[in-house]
Amino acid sequence: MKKILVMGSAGQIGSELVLALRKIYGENNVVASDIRADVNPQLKNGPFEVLDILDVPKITAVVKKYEIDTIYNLVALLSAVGEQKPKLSWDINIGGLVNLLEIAREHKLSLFTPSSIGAFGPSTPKKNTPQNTVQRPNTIYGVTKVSGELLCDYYFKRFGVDTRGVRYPGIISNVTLPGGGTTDYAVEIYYKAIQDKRFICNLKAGTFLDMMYMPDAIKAAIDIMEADPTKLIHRNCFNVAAMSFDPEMIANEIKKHIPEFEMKYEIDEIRQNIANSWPDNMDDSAAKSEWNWKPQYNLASMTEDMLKVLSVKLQK
Ligand code: VAH
Repeated sequence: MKKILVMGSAGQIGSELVLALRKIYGENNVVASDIRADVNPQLKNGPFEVLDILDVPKITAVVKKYEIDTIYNLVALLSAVGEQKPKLSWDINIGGLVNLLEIAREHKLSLFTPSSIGAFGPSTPKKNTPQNTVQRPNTIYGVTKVSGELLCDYYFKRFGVDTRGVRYPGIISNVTLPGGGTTDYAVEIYYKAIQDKRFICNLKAGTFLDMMYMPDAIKAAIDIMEADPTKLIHRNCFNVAAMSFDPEMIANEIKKHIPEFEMKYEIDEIRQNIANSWPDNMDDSAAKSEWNWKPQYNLASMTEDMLKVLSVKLQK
């Protein structure tokens, strides 16, 4: 049975990935970890370690203690916050990744590190963005994601490290709020729709972005790590897509459930400039053909589930 370490377990993806992995591989075979000790108590239903991705000796000790054979790396400063802290973004997103690649090389581990639509830039084709295309991002987040893809490819080709990854769209979830992303509006809108029946959107109408519901994002992370490695051509950077929408579309979908919902706009220029540099929608045919990627949720089914779960969570 796999022995898995999840780095960044308290984050938006990590917090749900740990629970999903424990259901499949067993509670005691999935070690959750985060730089913070004050995490969701659910993460402590199985092994939990306080880990800083820059602390190589401590990570190595945890790998040995639990006989880890697979690491999921969900540690990253996201796009908008990265523009305020570019040096820290590089140190954590790349310095941390290099640490994990070296540990994976030395201890013969498999390593999942997600990339993102943020790995594309203004010169990338925006519609049906190809698997192989121009990648000249103009955010430090995007620079770290492109660099991460190349580093993971290098460690696979040069040292045989089993590195794998997907390019995630904006991810929408109802458990842990995202922190500092450009696509955060697509999560916040659901909370505000229930709490206030109104929302101030910080991206313009007509700003189309690839988005994905968390259950599909979790499935992608698990399925690629279970995939037949001999079939993986684009091993570290598979485009994975589920839906593409702009603020008007998600607002109209919410109105089908909350007719009195209203949305106004106050544009966040930093996030708008970042969103303008990203694709409208990606071509994910490589993931479909190489490891049978297939999303389950679209905007309608995600909205129905988000509002149902949040109505209970927010007691409305
Ligand atoms: C961000 N949610 O907005 C993240 C994600 C594709 C977007 O990487 O930075």
